[in-house]
Amino acid sequence: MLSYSKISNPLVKPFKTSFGTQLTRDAIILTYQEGETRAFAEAVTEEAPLYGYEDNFTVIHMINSHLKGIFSPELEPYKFNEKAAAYRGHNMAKGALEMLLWDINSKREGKPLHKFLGKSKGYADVGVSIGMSTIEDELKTIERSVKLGYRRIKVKIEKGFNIALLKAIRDKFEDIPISADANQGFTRDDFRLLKKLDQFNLVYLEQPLPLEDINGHALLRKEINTPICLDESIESVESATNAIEREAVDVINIKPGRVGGLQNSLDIMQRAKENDIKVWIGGMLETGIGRSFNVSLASNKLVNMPGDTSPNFRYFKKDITNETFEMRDGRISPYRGPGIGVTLDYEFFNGIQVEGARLID
Ligand code: OSB
Ligand code: MG
Repeated sequence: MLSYSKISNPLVKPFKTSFGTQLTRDAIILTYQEGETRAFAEAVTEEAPLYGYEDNFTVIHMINSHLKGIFSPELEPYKFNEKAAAYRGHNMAKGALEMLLWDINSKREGKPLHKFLGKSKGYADVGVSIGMSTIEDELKTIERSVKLGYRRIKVKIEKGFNIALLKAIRDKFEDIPISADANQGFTRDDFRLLKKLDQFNLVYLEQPLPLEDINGHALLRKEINTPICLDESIESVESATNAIEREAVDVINIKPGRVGGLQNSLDIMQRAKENDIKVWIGGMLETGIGRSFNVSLASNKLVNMPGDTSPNFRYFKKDITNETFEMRDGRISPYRGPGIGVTLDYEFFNGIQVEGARLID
């Protein structure tokens, strides 16, 4: 039986980016149940298409109207991808089902997902992504984050909120690894402004231009010294290849939910390695379900930069999983049990469910 639930869990603090402010995590959770086996997955979409074109409604529509017809728990993830390729786009919907298959397959084999995915380091290096706030408040958050051991601090920037913020941060924290994520908030007319970011010695500048503008990122990359990281632009293995061939990218933020799942993520990681492009695993404020997939992938040996896979407490007072991730020395370990290794706290989960239905009997 395959079902979906939509839950709404308040964030401990509003998360502000150049495209909007999130107050809650409104997540689509897929549940597969057969006999003793229970498997889960989470779509990375939100209520509105602000980050990418998909949203919670299109994910449910794609699965219910199209993808469930090709889904079978017997499929290996790559086989599902072959079938799903008939439908254009919608990689966040496909990714949710593909990840569900990874959980089902690894549970069937009795192996933890991080080992099922290939060579695992057994831990993920962790960075933190800090939403926009006042400069004063962000400095306090950064100070706390450095003390907690995060291995990279990422701040959100937009037009009119970048130079003063980064200057204040660098004045106080001279050498910590800092990156800046613009979430597509700039255009090709802003190259002179973006050039000013070079003085802050950022690890990278993430997604400065609209996601469609791969060429724009290639042009910007020639104008500035700060490495360019792509997030939203990389929607698939093909768009990753495109960006690499056009020399538009130094670093790729891989979110498995955005690129159609874990197999595509692994393929992108392999391609990146062959081209000396660095990779890290991003996040979308996931619940403990999506987080477990991200942490498992981030533990892979092909991942070579700290990702946005913070411990659950940074996002929620209480999460929907019984197990939570703890960070030690800036690292988080994946769970040892079969599959994603985390289970749902059904009482809490049911209490914050806002909608749900059975998709396949
Ligand atoms: O661009 O990486 C992003 C959150 C929501 C949407 C887009 C992004 C983010 C984050 C948060 O930066 C990452 C996380 O901690 O989950
Ligand atoms: Mg980003």
